[in-house]
Amino acid sequence: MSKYSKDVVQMLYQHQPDYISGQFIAEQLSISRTAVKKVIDQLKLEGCQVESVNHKGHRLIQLPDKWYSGIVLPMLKAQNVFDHVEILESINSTQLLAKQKLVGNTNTFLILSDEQTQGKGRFNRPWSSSKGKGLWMSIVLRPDVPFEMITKFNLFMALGIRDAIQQFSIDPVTIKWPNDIYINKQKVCGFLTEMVANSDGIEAVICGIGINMNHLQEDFSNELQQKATSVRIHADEKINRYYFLQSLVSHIEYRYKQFLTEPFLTIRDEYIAASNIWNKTLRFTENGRQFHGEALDIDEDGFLLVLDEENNQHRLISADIEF
Ligand code: BTX
Repeated sequence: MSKYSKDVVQMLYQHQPDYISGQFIAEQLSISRTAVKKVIDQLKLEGCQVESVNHKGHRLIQLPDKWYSGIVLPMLKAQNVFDHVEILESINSTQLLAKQKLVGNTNTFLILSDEQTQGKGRFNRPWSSSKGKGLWMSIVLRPDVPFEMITKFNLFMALGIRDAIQQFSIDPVTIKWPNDIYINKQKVCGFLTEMVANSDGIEAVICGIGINMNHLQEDFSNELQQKATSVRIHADEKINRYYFLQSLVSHIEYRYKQFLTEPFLTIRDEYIAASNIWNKTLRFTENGRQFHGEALDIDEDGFLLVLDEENNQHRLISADIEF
């Protein structure tokens, strides 16, 4: 890839739907028009649909299903949440990489990848992260708070992620406490929060977010056919990955600021209203123990209150819930 392709993509994207002349691009980058043509030919080979017309210039019609740093970096720089952003074509897991990269520095950052070859859910379960279809990312933040606050962080993130998906979905988007986002009865997103802490408090939180963005139902494996859905399936058209990312990051930023300054009580009603676990019998798995019961409430600390079939009350900080 030419070192100028990032800048050329950025210019084409910003001028959409207008033409931009080769001369203008050449002047901006201080390169020759022939060099510009070479970069654009290369972008076309990569799958960018660019219309090139004599005396008018070049016009971006459509980008392939991949992240271009030339678009993501300026967009997220303006939002100013992360010290840096890393974009990859493929990685085993953005979460694993984030955990390696947070050591020995105090940076906040975001890692985004077109695909993950070994995406992980909770308890090391596999997270299917096929190329070009989803939004697979990990963010590292550095809240100066005691480590007990990690649960609260997860609750605020859930609302942020839900709200972002809701902006694009025609159908209601709900939270399945504590780590999943659903549309109707299918999972559209899984996320998890991990932390590095010492006796003084949290050094870093690492939040891994997997969102099925542009999958069609047939894109899911047999195992996920019934369980999974995507934002695209519940929208009128293909999701513009950049608008989606921008919305997600702003919702996360908003909820992160709220998390730092307000108690869970502030969002409790909103969280309860967005949750899909009420008025049904659920199967809970907590520390290897299974029971059936009904979720009653979420208390002011974010714990789930459950009444089991033998009328025992449980106060859960985390658990696996099955409908
Ligand atoms: P979880 O353990 O709650 O969910 C994992 C379960 O969800 C799997 O056992 C499977 O049944 C189902 N599943 C797997 N892939 C998908 C999918 N694409 N859509 C719907 N259901 C699926 C939830 O874990 C947390 C997932 C976090 C994933 C992100 S992606 C970026 C970051 N990197 C990484 O390796 N993990 C996180």
